[in-house]
Amino acid sequence: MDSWVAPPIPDLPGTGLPLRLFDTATGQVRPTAPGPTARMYVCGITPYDATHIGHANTYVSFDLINRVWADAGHEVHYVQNVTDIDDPLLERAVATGQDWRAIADRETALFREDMAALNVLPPREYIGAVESIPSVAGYVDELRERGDVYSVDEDLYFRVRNDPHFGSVANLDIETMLRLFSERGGDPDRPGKEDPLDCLVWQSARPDEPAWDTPLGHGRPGWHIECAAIALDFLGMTIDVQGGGSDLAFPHHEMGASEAQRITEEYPFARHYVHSGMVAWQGHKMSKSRGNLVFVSALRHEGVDPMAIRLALLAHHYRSDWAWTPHGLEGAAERLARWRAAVALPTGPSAQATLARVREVLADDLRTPSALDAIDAWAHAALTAGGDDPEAPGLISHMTDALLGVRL
Ligand code: 5CA
Ligand code: ZN
Repeated sequence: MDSWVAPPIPDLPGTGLPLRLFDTATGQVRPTAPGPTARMYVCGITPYDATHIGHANTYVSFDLINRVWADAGHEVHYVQNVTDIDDPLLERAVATGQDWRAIADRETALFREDMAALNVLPPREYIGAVESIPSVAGYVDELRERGDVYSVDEDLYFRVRNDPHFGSVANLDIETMLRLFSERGGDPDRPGKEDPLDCLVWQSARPDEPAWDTPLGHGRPGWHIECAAIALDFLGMTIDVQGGGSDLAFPHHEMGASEAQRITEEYPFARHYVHSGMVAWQGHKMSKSRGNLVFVSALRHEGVDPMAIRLALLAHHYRSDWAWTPHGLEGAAERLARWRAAVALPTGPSAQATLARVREVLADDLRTPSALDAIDAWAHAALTAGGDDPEAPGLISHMTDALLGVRL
């Protein structure tokens, strides 16, 4: 699949600090320790509806990781998927009388536009589930040969307990695992399963549903194995960051890690499991299934500057859950205008200490609210007391673009 066009990243003097990130598996903020090339897989959208603010928050969060690593001198190999075949997409197609492929193509195109508008760096590989079906089938076959897969009717299930590390991503008790599995696409009560938590890796063709011919038969992949397969194909084992919103920690990232660990007989799948918080609207988590959505494209069409949207997101730490408000967006637009006015001045107060402070707080688990405070302080000083450094406005403007993705 085509990714979107990479925006330029301004050069900054010096280098950034090594990035420390909260890891869900260990429950701690730990240093990331990538080699020269940092490897990151972030779960992409299921394209049955347009990009909402919750999605934008997630992809902007991981974009910061990309930018902070690049500033610290790493190449970043970033891979993202598109779940372009799954139950919600087929349900939407039936409900609207449209072809599922047309919905997926249209919403994926809109997502690319929204990401480019929000100045999100594109993944090097942007991979659809449909184009990955031969690869997924190959991995399921390997699992089957090793005794990690069994059939229920014509469908294939992964024996999660064959991975001795199963449970170590989200660290949940069994009741919570069962509840979340059932809420998030799993089928704990299906008769014939050996363990209620075993997850579907291959679903045989159902009447009136799309299906593909593979050595496993006529059908389509389960959800978790799709991401495990794409990550293994393009990044290999033991990636630096597996990422997504916090609703993906269990079961999606737990199952995907166990599948990859059984396929490769290596551990761990990822050094960090990183999860961004959930954005709510009208009292509930913004979700396509509930329909309480604020679309990025709708705001853009109303004339909202995408950089104001981005700043409204960055005002919250990426791990916190928060509620979208029009007031928050107004505050972000005002901040953007202040910053723009300050960098438009011919001179300003020295910006070196601000750059150092922004690098410091971003490297410490992406503390964006503190980064915005530091830039606010510089802008306030520039607009009130002024300064005589002719380099400073340009440096601030390059920094907010390179590190925060906010183009002034
Ligand atoms: N295609 C799968 C991942 S393989 C999927 O979860 N797609 S999604 O379209 O439902 O979500 C895409 C990303 O947005 C996920 O990382 C999800 O955690 C995140 N997300 C969804 N809703 C919200 C929300 N309200 N706030 C923050 N992030 C959200
Ligand atoms: Zn995924």
